[in-house]
Amino acid sequence: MSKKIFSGVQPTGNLHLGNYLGAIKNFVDLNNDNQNECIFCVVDLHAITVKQDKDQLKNNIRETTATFIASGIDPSKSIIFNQSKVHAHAEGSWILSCMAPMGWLNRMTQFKEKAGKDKEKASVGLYIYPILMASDILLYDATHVPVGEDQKQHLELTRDIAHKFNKDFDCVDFLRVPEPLIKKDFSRIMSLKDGLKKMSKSDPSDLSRINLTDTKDEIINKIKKAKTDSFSLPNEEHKLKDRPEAENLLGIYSSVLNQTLDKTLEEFGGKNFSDLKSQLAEVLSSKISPISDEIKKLINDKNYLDKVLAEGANKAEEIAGKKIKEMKKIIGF
Ligand code: AQP
Repeated sequence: MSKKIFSGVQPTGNLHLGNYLGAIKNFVDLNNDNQNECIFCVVDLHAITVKQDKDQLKNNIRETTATFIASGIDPSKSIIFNQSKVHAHAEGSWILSCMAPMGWLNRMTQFKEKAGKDKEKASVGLYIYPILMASDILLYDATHVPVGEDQKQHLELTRDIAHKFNKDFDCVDFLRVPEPLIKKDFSRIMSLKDGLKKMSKSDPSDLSRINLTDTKDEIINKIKKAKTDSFSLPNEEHKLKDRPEAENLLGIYSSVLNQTLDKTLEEFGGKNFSDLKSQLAEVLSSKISPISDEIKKLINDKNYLDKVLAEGANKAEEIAGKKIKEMKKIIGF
C-alpha cells in the first residue's frame, strides 16, 4: 500500500545518534520505497519554542537539511522544506488550538520534562508545541508518521484532534487520522552517561551523545567513556532488567547493524563491556563517518541547500495551502 509520510526534526543543533536511529534512518527507508510519498520538514517554528540565536538557527536549518540528504534522503524523491516557509502550519495550529481542550495538553509529559520546575517561565509555544505538530501532520493528509518513541504521546494527541475536528464540524474523514510508525525495538536511544535519560541535543554534556558530525576519534573516545556497570554482559534479554547502560549499548549495536538483540546477546554474552565497546566504536564509526563527511561537504554548499529548501517549500505550499483553504471554508471563514 502506498503511504503518505510526514515527519520533522527540529533545527536545534547537535543532531545525534538517537535522532538517527529513532527517526532519520526510518525516513531513509521510507524514501527508498518508490510507493511512498514522503515529506520531511525542518521544523524551525518548533525550534523557537525555546530561545534560539538568530545566526545559529540559520546554520542549524541548513545543517539539518544537509543531515537529511547526507543520511540518504533524496530531495528529488521526497519533499524537504523548512516549516516557517509555509504559512499554513501556523494558521492551522491556531485553528486547532481553538478546538483542543487544555485538559488534553495538560497531560503531555514532554512539556513537563522540558519546562522542568520553572513551568511559569516556559513559553506558551512550548506548551502548545503538540498542536503545531498536529497541524504539520494533518495539513498533508499524512497516513503514517515515523518518529521516535518519545513522540508517541504527541501523535496520539494529533489523532484525537483530527477526530474532534471532524466531529465538531460534521466533516467525516476531512482530517485524516494518521498512524504512528515507531520501530518496535530500540526506538528510544539513551544517554551514554545515564542509561535512564534520553539521548538529547540539549544535554549539556557532549559525552552523553554521539553527534552525527563526530569524527572517528570522537566516537571512539565517547564510547570508551560511556557509563557501564560492574558485571559481565548477559546472554539473555530478561537479564538486562535493571541494567539500563548495558541494554542501551547492546541496543545501539543491534540497531546500527539491523540485527536482533538476541543475536547481539549471543555474540557478547559472558564477555566484558570492553569487548562490546571496541566493536561498537568500530560499527558506529563505519556507519556515522560517511554521513559526517557528507554533512561537512554539503554544509559548505549553501546555495544548493537553500535551493532544496525553496523547491521543497513550493511543493509543500501547494499541498498545505489547498488544505488550509478547505479547512477555513469548513469552519465558516
Ligand atoms: N534519544 C532518542 N531516541 C530515539 N529517537 C529520538 N528522537 C529524538 N531523540 C531520540 C527522535 O528524533 C526525531 C527528531 O527529534 P526533534 O529534534 O524534533 O526533537 P526532540 O525529540 O526534542 O530531540 P532531542 O534531541 O531530545 O532535543 P532536545 O534536547 O532539544 O529536547 C523525533 O522523531 C524524535 O522522536
